[in-house]
Amino acid sequence: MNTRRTLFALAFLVLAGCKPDTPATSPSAPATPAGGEKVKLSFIPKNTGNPYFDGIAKGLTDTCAEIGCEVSVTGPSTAEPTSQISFIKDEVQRGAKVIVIAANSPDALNATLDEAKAAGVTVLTVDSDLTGNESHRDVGIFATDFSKMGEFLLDLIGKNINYEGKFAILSATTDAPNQKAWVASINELIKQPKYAKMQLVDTVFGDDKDQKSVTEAEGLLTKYPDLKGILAPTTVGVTAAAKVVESRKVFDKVKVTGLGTPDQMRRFVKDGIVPNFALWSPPDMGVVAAHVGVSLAKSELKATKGTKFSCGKLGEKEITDKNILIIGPPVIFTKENIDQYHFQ
Ligand code: RAM
Repeated sequence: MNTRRTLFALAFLVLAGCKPDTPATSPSAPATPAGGEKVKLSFIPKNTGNPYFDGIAKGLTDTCAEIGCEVSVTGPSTAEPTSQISFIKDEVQRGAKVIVIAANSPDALNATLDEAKAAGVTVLTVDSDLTGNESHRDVGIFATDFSKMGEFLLDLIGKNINYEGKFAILSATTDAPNQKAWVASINELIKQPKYAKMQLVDTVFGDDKDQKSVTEAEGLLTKYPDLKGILAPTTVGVTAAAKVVESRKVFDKVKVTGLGTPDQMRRFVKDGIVPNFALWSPPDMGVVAAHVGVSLAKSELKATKGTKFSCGKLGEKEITDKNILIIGPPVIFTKENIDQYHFQ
C-alpha cells in the first residue's frame, strides 16, 4: 500500500467547504432552524478520555468555526452498550439539532435514537455504526469501508510476522460495532490459504481502557509464550500493547501492530518497539459530519443513496448503500513517514 496516499494527507488541509450537489427535495426532511440561528451539533464519543475522539471533535469544531454551527462534546466515561442513552436524551433536551455519535452498540440505542429523530433531530454515526440497524440514523460517516478492514488488518499483522505463527487480537469492547465487524471478518478470512500458517490463538478485550488493555496484553504474553504478534485495532489497545512489549523487552519477538494515532505511537515507532501501525484521519470524519449534519438540518441535503456531496479539498463524496459515506483509506505509519503526521 502506498503510505503517502494523497487522500489522507489532504485531511490536514483547510477545507474550502462541502456543498451538496443534489438539492434536497424531501418534504419529510428535518425542520430548518430559524433563520440565522446556528445549528447545534452534539458529538457523543464512545467514551471520554480517548484522544482518538478528540480528533473527530477537532474536525467538527474547526468546521463549525468556518461554516457557523455550534458543537458540544459530551459522553460516558465507559463504553458500555447502553452508556450513551442518557447523553442522547440530555442533548435532545438541550436543543441539539444534530447528534453525531460513535455507537457503542449496534442495537441498544435504537429506541432512543428513534425518539431523537421523531423530535426533528438529525442523527449521524461516525467511526462506529448501528450495523444492521442503519434505519435508526440518517447517515453514517466512516473513514473506511468496514468490509475491507478485516483483510487490511490481517495483512498488517501478517506482513509483520511473515504470515507465520501465533497471533492474538486485542480489541476494545465486545459490543463495539466497528471492532466486532473487523474481528468477525478476520475470523473468516484466516481460513484462506494465504493465511494457512498463521494461527489466531485468542481475542481479548481491553474495553478501550488503558489499564485493562495493558492487563490483557500482559495476559496474552503469559498465556502464549510463543506468541509472534498482537493485532490491536484500537488506538487504546495498540498503545497499551506497545508499552507491554517494551517493558517486558520482548518487542523483537512479539510484533505489535494495529490502529493507532501518530501522536500516541510516534515514540514506539521511532524507538523500534512497534514496526508500523495504521489509521485514517479522525478529523476528516468530524469535518464531513459537520457539513453533512448542518446541510441535513437545513434541508439542503437529502440523506439517500446516490446523493453527491462535494467536500472541498476532500473531493466529491457520495452517500452509498445504507446511507454510508466513506472518507478515505487508512495509511500505514512507519519510522520513515510518521513525522509527516501530527494528530492524536
Ligand atoms: C479506538 C476506538 C475507535 C476505533 C479506533 C481505531 O479509539 O475503538 O472506535 O475506530 O480505536
